[in-house]
Amino acid sequence: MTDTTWTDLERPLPEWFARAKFGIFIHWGAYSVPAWGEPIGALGEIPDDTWFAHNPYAEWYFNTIRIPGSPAAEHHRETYGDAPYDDFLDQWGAEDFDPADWAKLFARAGAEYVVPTTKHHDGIALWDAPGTGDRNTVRRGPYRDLIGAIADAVRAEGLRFGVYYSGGLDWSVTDFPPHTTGEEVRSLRPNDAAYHFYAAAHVRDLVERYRPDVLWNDIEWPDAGKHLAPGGLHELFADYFAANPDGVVNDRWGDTYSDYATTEYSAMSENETKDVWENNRGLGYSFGYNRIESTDEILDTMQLAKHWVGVVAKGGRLLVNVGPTAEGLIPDLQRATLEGFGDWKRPLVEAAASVSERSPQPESDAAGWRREWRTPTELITFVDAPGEYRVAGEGLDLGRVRVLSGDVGTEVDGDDLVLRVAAVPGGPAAVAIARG
Ligand code: FUL
Repeated sequence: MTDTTWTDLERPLPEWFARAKFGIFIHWGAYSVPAWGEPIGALGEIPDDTWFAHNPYAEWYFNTIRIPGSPAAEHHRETYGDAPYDDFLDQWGAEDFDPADWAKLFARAGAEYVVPTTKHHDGIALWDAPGTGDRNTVRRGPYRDLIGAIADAVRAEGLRFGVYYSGGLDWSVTDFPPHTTGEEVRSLRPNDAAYHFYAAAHVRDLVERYRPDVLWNDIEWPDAGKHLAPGGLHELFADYFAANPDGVVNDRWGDTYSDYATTEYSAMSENETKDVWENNRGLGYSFGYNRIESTDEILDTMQLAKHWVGVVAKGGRLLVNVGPTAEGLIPDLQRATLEGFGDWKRPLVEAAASVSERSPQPESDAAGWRREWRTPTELITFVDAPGEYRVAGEGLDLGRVRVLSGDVGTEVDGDDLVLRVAAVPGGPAAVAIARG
């Protein structure tokens, strides 16, 4: 018998992660060559029986083209003559990849941490991962350790670095039929001990080489490794926390241990009531670059700003995704949104870092969109359109007001503060009022 339990891994949340409210996810892979998915809508809003055959996630291309009769299968036949998926690894040149330029953009966007995919469901590693043979970017395609390059560049900008790893799905290790339902994703995962050791060796290698501050696993961990005995996931976590006391792990390892919960678009939103959580989504409906997406799908600066404000108001943080092209460029639409967002967000960074609780919201009233944040010292109120608004002064010191964003005049009227908002450049207007 052993005294080991999952809860013995618990420790206070690292300070940097408690303060971090905005991160950048990067999905970059062989799937960025075809860069194709049907932009049918957001995860959480589309029923399963439509989702998989019309998958808007371009990084699922390898699966979607294997679903008979899917528009992606037809697109693949017409455009690439049904060529094997791995041809895309050789065509992935990354010739314009400039990690310092990416990192500067992420810093300007106000990101506190950056999490690239190191191995997505297609099983191709973005570093020289043990046991992957030539199915990695060092041996083929870009001929480069992309993870090391991104880690160094983002750290040079003072940002934290984490890694995404698909422990659950790996379409290269076993030959199974394409996933066409969520249930099949759960039940047709590789779960054997050999795959557990293969994946665990990858995660250990990532920790050793890059000492990431986040281990962001996806679609659970192989069942054979989800145990407390030596050689299992408990030991992997314990060794990781010993190697990096600042490290955090997300909640997608199955019923084991996590430092924080995740939600994806509007899916899994029940997790938004937990103490520590992170929402992730693409700037459009895909994570991997989707060449079909336009301004119809891709958030503009105001939309991203409102989404982020709403997430932070509920006590969460946002990991928003960038999907670079196969050449290594961040598409203009994504870049423009991030730049505008970062410029708008700058005066709010300190306040956001100190939000540590879920605020009761004035949201979705007849007057339109409004949100509030609470820090230990201030209430911050947000509105997204010009007009006149009232904030009830109870519990506040209306003599100590700071306009953080927008063209806003303020005036005390009885027990209320009146906001006269003339313009909301970039993102919502924000006014901070001292808690009294
Ligand atoms: C999902 C994956 O299936 C998506 O492709 C993406 O990586 C997202 C962050 O997690 O579960």
